[in-house]
Amino acid sequence: MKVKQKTVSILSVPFDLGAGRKGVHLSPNAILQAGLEQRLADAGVSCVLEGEVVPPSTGKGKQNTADNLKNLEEVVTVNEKLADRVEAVVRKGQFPLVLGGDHSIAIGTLSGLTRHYKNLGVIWFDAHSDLNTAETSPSGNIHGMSLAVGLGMGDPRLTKIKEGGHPIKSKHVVIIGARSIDEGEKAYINDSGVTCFTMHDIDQMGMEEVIAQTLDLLRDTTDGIHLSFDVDSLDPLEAPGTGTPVKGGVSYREAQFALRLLHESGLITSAEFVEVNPTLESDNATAEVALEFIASLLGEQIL
Ligand code: EXY
Ligand code: MN
Ligand code: MN
Ligand code: MN
Repeated sequence: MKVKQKTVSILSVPFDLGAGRKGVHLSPNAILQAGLEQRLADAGVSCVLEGEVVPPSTGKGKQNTADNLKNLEEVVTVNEKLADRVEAVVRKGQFPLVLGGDHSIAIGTLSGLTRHYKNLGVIWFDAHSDLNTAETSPSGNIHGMSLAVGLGMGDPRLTKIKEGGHPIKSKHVVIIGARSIDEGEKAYINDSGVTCFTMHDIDQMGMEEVIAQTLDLLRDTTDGIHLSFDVDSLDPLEAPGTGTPVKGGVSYREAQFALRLLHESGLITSAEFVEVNPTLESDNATAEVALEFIASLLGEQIL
């Protein structure tokens, strides 16, 4: 079912406490100041600024808790707020475009979306699989656990945010670009129905085939498809401004080609772009990469 072009509603989530490094809270403004709204308008995409999901004040500065869930309270608070905001955008019949912020905000996005979508598909573009729980995480950073929470796994203080929505089925989740997967995550991926196209798969199959197989998996089995795009899926040479870079990533051209193919499918019903960290580079290059990719996903044409 082709999704007719909806008004894009941009939600900014300047939150970085799910990550190990500070700085990604600057990303929404960096992308907007790089000219996102004008680019979308020039591409004929109707968009509105839905505003900011204000993160909790981080007065506590509490780092790791005994249960290996850093800044748990702040992560829960911001994601409860984000879930309500995303749900409201969907209810208005608009396209939620969430600007992170670290990838822990996917907990809120997925929670809000699944209050509407009964069989949500998820395309997770990432160097990582973000399938850790407090038991398996090597860092305690919740941005490495967000897809696990979206699938209903992990600490109940996190999974309760998702409870108000329909479950996401592992067979409706496709990870693309993974090349740094922890042991606990590997076990889950091998035992579950999650599809994971690693960088080796992309090299072997080519991005066009990866996207074709992804859409074949999701086209007739889901009632919406969410794209969760972590800029660290890109090779660090193409997107250096990110906090957990991993060599040997997706090229700029492969990623943009994938996003154009997703646009052409007409099947993507929401998106988020996360993990741009402007403090890690002297210019705004990675925020500008995210802007280009958002424009490609939403239909900007070359000719
Ligand atoms: N797998 C590692 C961890 O769980 O700590 C690294 C996770 C990085 C997460 C970034 C958002 O993709
Ligand atoms: Mn991620
Ligand atoms: Mn990542
Ligand atoms: Mn088009």
